[in-house]
Amino acid sequence: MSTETPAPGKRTNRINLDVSSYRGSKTTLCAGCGHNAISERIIDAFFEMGVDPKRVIKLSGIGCSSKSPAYFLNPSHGFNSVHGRMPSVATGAMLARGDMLAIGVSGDGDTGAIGIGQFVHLMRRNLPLIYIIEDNGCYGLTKGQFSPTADLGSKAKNGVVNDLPPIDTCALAIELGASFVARSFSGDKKQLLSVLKAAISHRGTSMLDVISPCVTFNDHDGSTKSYSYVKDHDEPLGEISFVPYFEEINVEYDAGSTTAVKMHDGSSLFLRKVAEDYNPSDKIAAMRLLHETNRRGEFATGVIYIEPDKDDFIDTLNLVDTPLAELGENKVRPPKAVLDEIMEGLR
Ligand SMILES: Cc1ncc(C[n+]2csc(CCOP(=O)(O)OP(=O)(O)O)c2C)c(N)n1
Ligand code: SF4
Ligand SMILES: [Mg+2]
Repeated sequence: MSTETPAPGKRTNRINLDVSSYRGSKTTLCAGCGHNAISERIIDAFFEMGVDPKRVIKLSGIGCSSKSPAYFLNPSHGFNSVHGRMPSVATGAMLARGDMLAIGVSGDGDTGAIGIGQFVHLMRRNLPLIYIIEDNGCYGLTKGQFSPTADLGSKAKNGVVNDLPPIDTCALAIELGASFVARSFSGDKKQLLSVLKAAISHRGTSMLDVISPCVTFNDHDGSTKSYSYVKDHDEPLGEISFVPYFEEINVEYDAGSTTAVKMHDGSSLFLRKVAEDYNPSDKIAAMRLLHETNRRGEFATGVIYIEPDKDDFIDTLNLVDTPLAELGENKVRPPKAVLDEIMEGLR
């Protein structure tokens, strides 16, 4: 697909592309699957932020969710990896091409079960990556078995009751060091778009747990990840306005009830607080919010935790500015004399 010439009369963004440059192939997921709505918001967010799709790396594991990078950003680079192994592929890609923007899509099974070991280390490294969990509480692709995010006591379509407590991926990510952690709902267009736009501006790991009902295996009475359950138990952190740095800042907000967060690239994220004293940069308050809403059977949605100035993994490794993939062989291969010296030191 060409990203050069916008169709006549089409709305274009700041890099003169129309939205067709951000679309992907036709979805093969079930009609009404929450994952499709998330792909739509990803398309909108990258278009509205004016990100060059050729500078984006799309990554995924295995699952219905992990198929979805095929349905957005066709001109971008893509790698559909192995079940639960997307974090290591993303780490390699970003160490080689730290000048790109990476977005990874995973599932609650891909992340919370087979991939939990890789997820844990990804979060503590703060790799620059937007990591989305399309969270339906089940293994959609393999016919609806419970995943580790299924709530205790929730019922599968075949009547089986889940008897294990869930992993809260947001709490885990905050605890381990992710610098941007949010929860949203595939059916909340406005909030999900704002959260995605803010994540695009953040440098470091942006972990987004997006509740995304599986209409085929997990959208019945008894499921806590169904459309009706989430609509009734969603506690939004309030209205979020995201203002990219290249747009005129012109939002109306009540100074007394809004927190402004300066993003790494100079843009601003405004959170309208529900609780008087909620502060998304306070780690302990963020954990308390997750525990308190969980105790009431509710989901806190919005940006739950943010630490905009934390060193990312590329800073921590003190890599050279030139992407490693562009360094010539003479720079990456030490001469024989240096290797001999290293070998001598190992005697
Ligand atoms: C190594 C390996 N083990 C098991 C599977 C089978 N498998 C494929 S997808 C999947 C779970 C997918 O669940 P999730 O990540 O929640 O994605 P969803 O389909 O729900 O979007 C499993 C167990 C596999 N493909 N590879
Ligand atoms: S089985 Fe569920 S998760 Fe998979 S495409 Fe269908 S609705 Fe979506
Ligand atoms: Mg799933």
